[in-house]
Amino acid sequence: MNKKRISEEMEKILNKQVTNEAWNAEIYLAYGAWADDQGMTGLSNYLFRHSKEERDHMMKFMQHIMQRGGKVKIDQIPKPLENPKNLKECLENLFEAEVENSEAIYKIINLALEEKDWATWNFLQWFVKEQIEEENLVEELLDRYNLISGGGEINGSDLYQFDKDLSKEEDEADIARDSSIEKQ
Ligand code: OFO
Repeated sequence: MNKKRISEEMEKILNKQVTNEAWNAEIYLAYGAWADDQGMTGLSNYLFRHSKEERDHMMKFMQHIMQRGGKVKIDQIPKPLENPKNLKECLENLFEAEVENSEAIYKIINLALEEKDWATWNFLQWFVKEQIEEENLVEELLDRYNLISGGGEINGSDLYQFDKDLSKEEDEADIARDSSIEKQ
């Protein structure tokens, strides 16, 4: 008896998204390490925390594939982005990565709609909301940066304050130590 309730194409694209989420987790990890090296411990902690969220997203996609009788295929994760040259570039790259990930998710939603795979369609609604929040989160940081810098680069006490403010943001995770999926 075949218990698989997702199409081959859906299984493939969902597995691709598992890798996408893992790649996003790697980007946040890499940038977190870069930020720490630059002395921005507030930003570093913020990015490490976020890396864990991306890993949780990866697990959610894996769970969905398994729950629908599909097979999870863990693939190679592409290299994370190169280190940014400054904080502005760091935030811009993160914003672009989030938008790119939203687009990948919208593609899966389109397929779910085409295939009338309502279980997957429903599963993805959580991600639509999550991506809106994540894009906004980075966008707000970019806006804050631009406000302080007035178009240039920030450094000195402004940079110190920017980083310090980030360290006050609520800490949801202990620097990527907990690899389990958060209870909803
Ligand atoms: Fe997985 O949410 Fe960001 O990318």
